[in-house]
Amino acid sequence: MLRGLAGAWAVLGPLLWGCGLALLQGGMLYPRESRSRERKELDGLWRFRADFSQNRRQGFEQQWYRTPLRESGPSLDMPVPSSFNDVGQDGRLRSFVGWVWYEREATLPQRWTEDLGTRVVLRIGSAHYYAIVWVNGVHVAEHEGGHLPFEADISKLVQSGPLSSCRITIAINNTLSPHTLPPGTILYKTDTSKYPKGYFVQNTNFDFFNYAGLHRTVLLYTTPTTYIDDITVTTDVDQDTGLVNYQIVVQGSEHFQLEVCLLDEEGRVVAKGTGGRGQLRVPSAHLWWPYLMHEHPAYLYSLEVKLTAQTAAGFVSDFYTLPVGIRTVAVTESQFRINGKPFYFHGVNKHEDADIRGKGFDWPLLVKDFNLLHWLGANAFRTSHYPYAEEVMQLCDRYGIVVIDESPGVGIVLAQSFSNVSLQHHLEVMEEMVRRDKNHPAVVMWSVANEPASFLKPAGYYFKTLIAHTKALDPSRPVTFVTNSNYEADLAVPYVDVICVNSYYSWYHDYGHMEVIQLQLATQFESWYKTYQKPIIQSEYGAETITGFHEDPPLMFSEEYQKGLLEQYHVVLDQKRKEYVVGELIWNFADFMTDQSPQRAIGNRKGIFTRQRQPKSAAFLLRERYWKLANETKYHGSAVKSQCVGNSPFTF
Ligand code: GCB
Repeated sequence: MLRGLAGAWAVLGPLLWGCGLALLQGGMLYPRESRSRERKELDGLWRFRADFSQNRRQGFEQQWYRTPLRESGPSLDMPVPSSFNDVGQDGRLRSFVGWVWYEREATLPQRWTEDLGTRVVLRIGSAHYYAIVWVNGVHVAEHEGGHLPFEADISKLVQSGPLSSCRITIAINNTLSPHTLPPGTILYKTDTSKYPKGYFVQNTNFDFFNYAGLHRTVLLYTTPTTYIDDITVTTDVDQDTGLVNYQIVVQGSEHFQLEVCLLDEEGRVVAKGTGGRGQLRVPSAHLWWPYLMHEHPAYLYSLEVKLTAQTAAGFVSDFYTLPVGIRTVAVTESQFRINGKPFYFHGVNKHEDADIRGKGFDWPLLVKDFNLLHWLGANAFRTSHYPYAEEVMQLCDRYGIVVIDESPGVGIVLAQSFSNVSLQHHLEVMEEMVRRDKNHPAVVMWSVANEPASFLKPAGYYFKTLIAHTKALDPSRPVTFVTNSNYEADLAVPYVDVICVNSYYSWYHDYGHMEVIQLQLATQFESWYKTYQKPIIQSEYGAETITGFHEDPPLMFSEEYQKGLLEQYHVVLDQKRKEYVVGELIWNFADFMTDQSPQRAIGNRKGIFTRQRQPKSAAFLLRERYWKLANETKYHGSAVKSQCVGNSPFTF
């Protein structure tokens, strides 16, 4: 990684300095418990108040963070994690745009407040979209972006005197602008014959509901004051030896020692090292394989890092254990390779979305979704259209599900959204995303955006810079974005490693005419390939389908039409996957909520499962196809074991 970063600066230094961007400060390791670290989750009921004042700024004018929120006026109970939109009966809250306020008291263990050698950190997994955080009325953090974590070191505040609890206040604003990711616009309607004074709406160019709130866990965790701040691991394979390159960043002291130890799944030490940077060699390494490619897929080693530091108070130790999968990823003119073998993505696009909780993290839903992915025989998904919760990525590592990790760069279509202000923010978001997800073996490719107006003139410079920056941050993974532009007009595809194309033949174009799909799809693939000679993924295709609607001969919105459309796509995919098409991802795994519009019958219904995760007919069709594809993926001469083709969940 060091080499990567050095390389990054060599290539991009002048460019980045030019637009005033510094690489992010500090790491963002997932907060794991260890012998030196504790964590305390703050999930549950928080106090909540939406600021319905005309300018939405009453909370700041009256400084609601200074005293308990209930003293400011009427407040509600609000579950965390959850979106706030769908839990109540108040229609105004469902579509609220502006500042909302969350608050809760946390009781701290005595040692945390008295031991000055303990560092106490407040971590917010996701606050959509802009967040300001106070602890006991003192401002501790601000963050832009709804899908990535941020932290504040609150040690000084909680260790400044006798204290057994602290009050955490978080103000969150879901307003989107042309420079946010995703972008949006506020439109004031000034015709007083039609709208009341001050009336406005928020418009977006993306097709999912702009749920807001505290969507993931909020927690406190501790480390010693000298601590392991970041770990970066990249892996390679030399014959049958696995190579694990590591780089560790320590904060708090310059006088420390680092020991690293790599353990196999049985807990046996297979390699050891010392110092902040090095390479571990693992003879006869077990590689990390996607779950349908190997009898023992998703093999994870554990990298145990031990820091020993000399401080004024004596020696302190910090321990952190990182799961490590040894694997390689490579792209050729016509293949996507994992561990040197061609990999075909047969999977889904998802959303973080469900009834009531909106985008709130939910373990039962997550496990259900993974069981459905297995039932389907899906080996991959794209995190359309934003980074998902860290726990999702961890399960992909453990189950061997391959991920295309996508940024919230969805709906970049306005000219202003290609400005330097937007670009700079997008570069920072990629830094946050790579920093968070760089160590997941399941992540095999970064997607910087979905369906931008990549035919607009500024798109060339914008995506050249963005993709180069992402590659410089992580030279070990290919980079893409997802296009729906015409192959002749697209100015950004020259910079990608894999071409990801969305198309909706016989849905948005020539609707009702499934007979044109084969010709149009073949033309699509051939045009892109002839122009670029890069592997192609059909990154979206699908049809709106209301479960229980049946029409034969098939009509749009019926289950039969969805199946029929998919079958037409599959004919061409089966031809082209023998050449250069390396994947197919259905739109969408499940129905999901969108803004209201005449095109949407309570959300987008292109799911092969309903929003409640029940299968439509197309799910059975895809299931048959995906398991067939899995069985074609011969590895080490043997087909995927037939017992996999049941309802069995992932096992270890
Ligand atoms: C797309 C978008 C996706 C939409 C989908 C649709 O191209 O990438 O966000 O939901 O089409 O159903 O219109």
